[in-house]
Amino acid sequence: MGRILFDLRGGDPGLRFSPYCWRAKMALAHKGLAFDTNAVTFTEIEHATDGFSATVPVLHDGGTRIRDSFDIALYLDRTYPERPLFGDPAIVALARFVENWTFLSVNALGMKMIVSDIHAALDENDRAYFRQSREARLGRSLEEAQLGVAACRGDLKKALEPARRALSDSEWLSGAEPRFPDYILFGSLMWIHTISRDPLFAPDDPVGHWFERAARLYPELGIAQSAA
Ligand SMILES: N[C@@H](CCC(=O)N[C@@H](CS)C(=O)NCC(=O)O)C(=O)O
Repeated sequence: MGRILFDLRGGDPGLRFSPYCWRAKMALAHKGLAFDTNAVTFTEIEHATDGFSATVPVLHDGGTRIRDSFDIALYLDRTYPERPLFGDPAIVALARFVENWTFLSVNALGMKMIVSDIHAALDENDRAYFRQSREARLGRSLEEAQLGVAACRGDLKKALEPARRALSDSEWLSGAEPRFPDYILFGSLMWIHTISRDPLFAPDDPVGHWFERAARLYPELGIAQSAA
């Protein structure tokens, strides 16, 4: 039956910006598991997954279906224990902390940086849905909500200070080897990077160096040339 990851795409079928899908793709590549990608637009998700999920990523692994990037990572560790993404229940709990921290700090800032640019990059059929759902969530128009990458770069630098300090002690957020906590933060930064292409980091920022290291980990994902 094979292994298929349902990914999100923009108007350009090659534009893959979902932070959660990047987490899942990094997790699959970390395990060394080959997979095919089925890229859908926002408004195609429910139909493409036969009503199984309102969000992507969704993983079909043989006869098993899993939704949610964190649940996909847990499933992969249970099913393919080699090359752990967590390896220990304590790391699962810490990864939940990283997931929540990233959501509240980086993802919230990311919206201010790129939300209107995401809208412009979407397939035409997605634009009305995205505008309506995100404006309801943000309480303002996309154009008012987006301040831009340059205006928010200082805030992003500040928000990433915990990661910067952690990376002064070890090469990866997870220690000597990258694990799922690294992929959580990486996915969110890929989201901003893929849409904006403006530099996110000063050249001497250790978080930028970590981001480039992560981008080069799995050449099969085709990230390195676009993220470096
Ligand atoms: N907690 C979920 C969040 C997934 C999620 O929100 N995905 C977005 C794409 S980045 C989505 O599919 N949104 C559907 C929509 O807004 O209609 C995960 O980690 O997978």
